[in-house]
This record gives sequence, structure tokens and C-alpha cells, in this order.
Amino acid sequence: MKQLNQDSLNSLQDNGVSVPEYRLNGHNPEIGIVHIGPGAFFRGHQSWYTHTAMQLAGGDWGISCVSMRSAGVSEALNPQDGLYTVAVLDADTSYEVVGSIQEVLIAKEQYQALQARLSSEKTKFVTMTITEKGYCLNSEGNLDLNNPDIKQDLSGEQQACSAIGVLVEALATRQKAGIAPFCAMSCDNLTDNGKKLRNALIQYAQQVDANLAIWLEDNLICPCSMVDSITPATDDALRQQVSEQLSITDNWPIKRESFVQWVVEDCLPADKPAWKEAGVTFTSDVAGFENAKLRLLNCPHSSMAYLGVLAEIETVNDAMQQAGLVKFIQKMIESEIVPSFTAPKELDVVAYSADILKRFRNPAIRHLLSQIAWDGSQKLPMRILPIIEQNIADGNPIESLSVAIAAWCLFIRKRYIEQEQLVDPLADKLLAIAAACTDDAEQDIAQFLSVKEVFGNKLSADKTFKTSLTQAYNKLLSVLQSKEIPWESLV
Ligand code: CS2
Repeated sequence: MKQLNQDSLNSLQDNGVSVPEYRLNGHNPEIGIVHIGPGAFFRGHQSWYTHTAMQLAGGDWGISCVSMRSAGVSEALNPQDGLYTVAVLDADTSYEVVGSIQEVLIAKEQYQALQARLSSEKTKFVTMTITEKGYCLNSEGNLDLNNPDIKQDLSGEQQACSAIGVLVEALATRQKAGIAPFCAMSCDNLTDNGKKLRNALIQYAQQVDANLAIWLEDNLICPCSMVDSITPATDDALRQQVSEQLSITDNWPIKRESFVQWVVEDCLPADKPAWKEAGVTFTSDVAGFENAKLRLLNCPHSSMAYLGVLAEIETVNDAMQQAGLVKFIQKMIESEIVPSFTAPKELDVVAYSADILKRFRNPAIRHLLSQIAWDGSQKLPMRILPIIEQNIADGNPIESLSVAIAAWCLFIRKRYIEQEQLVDPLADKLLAIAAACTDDAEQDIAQFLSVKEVFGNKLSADKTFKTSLTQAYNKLLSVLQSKEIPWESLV
């Protein structure tokens, strides 16, 4: 079977598959964007949007995509000239070959080439999906100067290993060469992601060169954005499905649902891809959309992940088959999440939330709860804890949100007891707490709450939260033994 690449692209058109017309006959757009973090989400979302923009309006918006350490994506996509398939799996299935990626670099091994790309005048945007931990922030949202990667990069002894260190070095080169900064766009599930990125870059620059920091204050644009599309990890079943449908071998296709949304703060330079025509929403109220998405999608997602893993449920769709669990989540949404924020005027919260639960039921997508459970110490402060803080301040209930946090604590204990890997940058610390747990809810919860990196000073010391969390933990301990978990009795 032929391999997907520039040569085989022309023949694919005959299979009824959508192909990047701007790349037919060997034409390649020049690189105008560097993206850090070439995971499935980026390839199903931002890369696809830029591809769609070039399908509609052309332009030199090829992407150089950068992996900080791992060689996997480069080994898979470089032999394919950056081409890969997006399989949209929903009520209808469709396949699209995406052509926006022009090269894949590994920062660790191709550092000089990466710096050259980032410093080039032709690079107008740097986008990133580096996950919450990639920003190296502390619980106050500032750059964590004690983070080992940041410490190492600031010492200047070796090439930078953090995305923040890499980007500031390139920005310094641009300043010296009289080239304006690139527009830096965070595409991660962080509240105020653009502001946090901008702060991290400027705070890092302050440690290196006060002049550079001032120049960035004056010139650096970091729009906030909300990104959304459920994109589970690729598996062999998908590779096989794609090769059967396209009669071609694709080393690393991507699967996602048909829903896709990108809402960006309306402050981008004029010279940009035709993202608007490709469906990107530009608005001055990203925070409203971001709150709605983090609270109505990511919070239920993580809640289901921890509760589901405890109950040995495998996927989101499986969890949605448990009527009691769904009722629990619905009650959480209605009584505790919806009252916690103001949605943008144009968003019908009830319909939006119902639609999210429908997306969770997509039978064509196997989204592992264990994957969503990764990095809880980084995700909870973005998607659940701010709701709890807000509800305490407003005198609103926090019972079911406390159940979700208690489930996270018990999930860590489960990983410890079963000696399974805990994927989390704070794994060592959290597993040490799990090791000392005794089923004495008061004591166990006090230990978890002492992790300030997660709970911050305020929630760590909040009595209302502590009481509610202790009760939830006790309730979960008592129901998890049941054969049929009485989910509704949890609130
Ligand atoms: C999920 C998200 O893994 C997770 O934490 O909640 O990746 C979720 O699928 C996306 O944010 C959907 O846009």
C-alpha cells in the first residue's frame, strides 16, 4: 500500500477524500507559523483550521511544528511531508487530509534550527498546546521561578528546555534584529490563557534583561482564546480504519468529533490566515466563552473521569450509560456550575450544556477516562476549584463539586494501592500523601488540602470547603464498595 505523502496526494483525490488543494502539484506554502506541542489536539484543531483557511483563501501559512523532546511526531510525519488524515467520527464519518504542517522539529535536537524559525521575520505567529504544566506557573498564576526547568533555563548554562525559555530567547533575538515580536497564542485550557502566557514571558524576560521586558510590555500581543474539540489519542484501530478507507498508509492519523470551536480575542495583526472564513470566532469577550467551556465541559469531564475510574468505567461514553451518574452530573451543572458565572450574551447556556452531554454520548469516539484523569493537579485549579471558590463567596452549594475533588483524592489512593502510574507532575508528592492515608477522612483531607500548588492559600484554609470535602470523601468511601454505585445518594 502507498504511503501518504506529497507524491501520493494527487492519486487520493480519486478516493473521494478531501485533500489540501494548495499542496497539489508539489506546491508548498511558506512557513508563517511555529506551533509548540504537536499532539493530537493541535493536529485536529488549530492545524486543521489553518489548513481550512488555506483551502479557502491560500496564503503562506505553513506550520513548523515543534516537539520539545520526543521524536515520535517527527518520525511519523516527516516521511509524509507533514501530511496526515483527520477522521471526523460522529453520526457521519468523513476523512480529510490536512496539509498545513511543513516540517516537524525536535527542540532538544534541532535547537538552532528552531531558534532560526522563531526569530525569522516570516514567522508571524507562535501558537502552542503545551498543556497546563508547560507554562510553569505557580498557584497565583505567576511564573514559578522555583520550577526546575525555569531555573535551569535562567542559569543559561544549557540550551533552554522550557517553552517559555525557548520563546524568550527568540524574542530577544528579534529585538536585537529590529523585528517585531511574533503574536504568541496559547491554545490550552487555562483561564485567561493569553494573559498568563504574556505574564510568564515578561516575568522570565525580567530575570534576563530589563530592557527586553520593557520592549515586550510595549509590543507583545498574546490573545486569549478558547479551544474546543474532543480529540482522543490515536490507536491502531484508527490507523487501520484510515488505511482501509483511503487505501493508503498514514503513520499517525487523528480522530475527533465533528464539533470544533476556536474563539479568539479580537486583537490579532491584520496579516493572518483566513481563520475567520474557516470558522474562528473573534470576540472581545473570550473570558465568557472560556468560563462556559471550562466549567460546563472540562469540569464535568474531570468529575466523570475520577468517579468513573473509581467505578472501573472505561470511557466517557460508557459513563454516560450510567443513568445515576448522569443525573449526578446534571445536578452538578444546574445547581453548582451554571450559577457560578456570567455567560456571553450570545450563548444559550442550557442548550450549550445539553449539547455537551450529547457530545459525551458520541458512540463513535472512545475517549478514555484514564486519559482525562492525567495531570489533575494542573487541571483542577483551572476547571473545578474556581467554581468552588466562587460558590463559597456567593453562598451557593458546593456538595457535588466536593464529591469530584474527593474522587480525585481517592483516585490517587487507588493508583498508589494498585501500584499504577500516576501521570501528574506532582505525582511523587501526591503518592506520598496517598501512602499515609488511613481512611480517617479528617486526616486524609487535611493532607491533600495542604498541597498549596493545587488548592492555593485560600482554599487550603477554607473551613466550609474542608467540611464539605471531608463529608464527600466519607460518602464516597462508603458507596464505592457497593456493586451498583448509588450515584444519586452522593448529593
Ligand atoms: C479533556 C479535554 O483531557 C481532558 O482534560 O477534558 O482534553 C477535552 O476533551 C477538550 O478540552 C475538549 O475541547
